[in-house]
Amino acid sequence: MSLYVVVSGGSGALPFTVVPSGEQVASKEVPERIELILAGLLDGGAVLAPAGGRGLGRAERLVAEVHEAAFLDHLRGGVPVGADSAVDHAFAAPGLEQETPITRDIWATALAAAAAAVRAAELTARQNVHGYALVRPPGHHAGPGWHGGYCFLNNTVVAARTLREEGAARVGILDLDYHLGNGTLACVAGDPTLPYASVHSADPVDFPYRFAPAPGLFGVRGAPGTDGYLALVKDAVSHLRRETVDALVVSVGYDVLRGDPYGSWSLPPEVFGPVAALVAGQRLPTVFVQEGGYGLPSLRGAARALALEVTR
Ligand code: Q9C
Ligand code: ZN
Repeated sequence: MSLYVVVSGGSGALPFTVVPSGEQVASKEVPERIELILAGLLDGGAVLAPAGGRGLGRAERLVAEVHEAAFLDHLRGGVPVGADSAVDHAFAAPGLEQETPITRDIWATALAAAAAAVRAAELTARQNVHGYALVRPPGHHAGPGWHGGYCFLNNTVVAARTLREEGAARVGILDLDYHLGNGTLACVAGDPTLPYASVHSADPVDFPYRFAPAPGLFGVRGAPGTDGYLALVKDAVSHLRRETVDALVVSVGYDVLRGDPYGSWSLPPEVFGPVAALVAGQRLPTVFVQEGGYGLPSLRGAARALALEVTR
């Protein structure tokens, strides 16, 4: 099946992060990530999506359904006059981190990412293709009223809600980022139409550090081998199938790969081939949404492996 890629990646989204000492360090969530992943997706047979859609209107309405008004006002307001960025404690992930700053153009950049997620979902629902929202900033650590982990608006939940509006009764969210999508979990809590499953590091040194076990959460201690990892992805997919979903949104994080500066696993880029085969084999409308993945040398190969299987 065709894979249509919708790209959005402002250059000023997250120029730095803040380490616990308060010092600012260069962010690894950089625009080059998008260029490398796009090159890989196109190598693998994906196509850039045609322009169109209803612009930002639908995205603005959906982010207002997912997130609290005070938080959105805060993002819209950006930073104080005279500053390029601000570390704000009021809207940081509760008890977790202070390292994701608000930057001057965060609202425009984050809303454009959400709009790309909407567009990828619209194409998937209407044109019998799979969609890939290749966006930054990522979204799965953004909760109803807070940002964190380089995420501001939850693009994945926005894509899932778009698919639901387009006619899917239940949309499964399969989160394959190295980190648990604590924001996504909070956004879909209590909503039986948006079941969530995740394979992620449960090492207590990894963001979001500690999370109670629950059905659908496949936390890994230590580095899984390729076969063990694929078995867990299969379990996560099976969990969603038992919830009788009729569409999927996949939060794609290449930070599961060896060499990732925020990950500790040793999976090869090619693992995204069998992962994508498993997902595409479900024969459900599927939207991929970009989350993390910061090991620049592995991004192109991983995206190529994914696209080759999806477009097979
Ligand atoms: N000192 C995503 O992958 N911080 N976010 C790591 C290391 C949080 C990454 C801190 C990493 C979150 C979307
Ligand atoms: Zn991640």
